[in-house]
Amino acid sequence: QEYTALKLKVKEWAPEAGEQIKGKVPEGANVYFVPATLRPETMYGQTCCFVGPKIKYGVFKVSDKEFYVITDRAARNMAYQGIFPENGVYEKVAELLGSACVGTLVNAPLSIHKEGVRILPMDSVLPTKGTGVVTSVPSDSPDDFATITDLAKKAEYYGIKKEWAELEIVPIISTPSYGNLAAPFLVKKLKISSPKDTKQLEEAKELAYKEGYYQGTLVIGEFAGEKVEVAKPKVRQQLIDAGEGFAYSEPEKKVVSRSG
Ligand code: ZZB
Repeated sequence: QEYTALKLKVKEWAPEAGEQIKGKVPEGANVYFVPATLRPETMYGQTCCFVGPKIKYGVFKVSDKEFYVITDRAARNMAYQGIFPENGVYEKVAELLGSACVGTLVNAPLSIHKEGVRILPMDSVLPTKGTGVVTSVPSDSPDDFATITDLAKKAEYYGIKKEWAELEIVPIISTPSYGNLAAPFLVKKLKISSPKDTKQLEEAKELAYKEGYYQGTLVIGEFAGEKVEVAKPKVRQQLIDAGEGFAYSEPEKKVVSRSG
């Protein structure tokens, strides 16, 4: 799988995570949550970023000024892809449980939410896929839409502020079959009522992927009006050129579904 890894810079730590990295990351260094995505063209619609609350993350040193929050497994893979200074070497300076990171405010490149988005919990994040960090685009990802709907509904239970899960969802991609908010449309159409409806969510994801990729047109940003097929590599390159993202690949595995 060839992913785009995106750099979401921490603007303000959740208290528990801030406490845990104290003294381990140099003052003034930038720390980034690094989700892996197959849909760089949807990054305009990021409204939050998910971590698995029970997943253990490392804070890995890229340089004196730059650190990445990802799983150990992703760090090991990255170490062989020229992402860290020395081949095969990845230096972990701290560890963080996903739950401790919830509430952290990060800057999401390209997102219309310039004020930043929050790190929020998602139970279905797989520690064995990508970087274990997942950026959320509820306009185009049914899983993301189902999850933020649930988070907003049960904010107190999740220990979050309701408004963190209620950032505005704007159209990113227009499609002939599902309109310009494909994920909310499909969640409703397939009568998905919770993130635990994994079978319907899997189907919704397949449908959203196909329609978005082959029939979709971007309706926002510099490439508005262009087909997704055409715009996708351009948005990706733009992120890479701006130093806000990089290529990350991992060997194809047997289990590819996040719910299966
Ligand atoms: C942003 C995005 C926007 C995504 C969208 C999808 C969609 P796949 O096909 O199953 O490989 N993802 C990445 N890592 C993980 C993880 N560790 N656990 C759970 N989910 C993860 O799915 C790849 C997608 O799964 C990635 O692309 C990421 O979410 C998520 F509009 O990033 B995506 C119709 C899907 N739309």
